[in-house]
Amino acid sequence: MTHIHRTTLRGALAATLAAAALGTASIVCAEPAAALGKDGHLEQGELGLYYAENRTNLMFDLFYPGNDFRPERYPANTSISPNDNTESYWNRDSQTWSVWTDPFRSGIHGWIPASTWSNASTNFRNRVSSANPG
Ligand SMILES: [Ca+2]
Repeated sequence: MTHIHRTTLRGALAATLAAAALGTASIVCAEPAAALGKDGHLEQGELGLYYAENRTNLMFDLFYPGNDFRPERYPANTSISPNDNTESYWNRDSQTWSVWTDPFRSGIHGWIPASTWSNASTNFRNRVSSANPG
């Protein structure tokens, strides 16, 4: 690689970083962004369902209802589905969430109160297939 080519690349990188910095600044000045579901980050207003006990390992975060977990994947490992595959939860929403052992609000119905976390009870351990706020 020639010196000129490297300099050009560095210039492009600097421009990209400057743009990123501006983007960050504008986000800081704006209203708080809404939580983004299924991004692997459990934000205020979301329900997080964890692959393992005690809120560990992979996490599936929902902001909108999750009607059918079967085609879903954990954001941090897209080869693994959260369907029938969660052992703990954390409700970071200000309202109750419902969970169900079958897709589309079928099967056994459970409630997760606002701002609580726990390990799943026997009926729900590795059995949750849909969830919705309320
Ligand atoms: Ca999120």
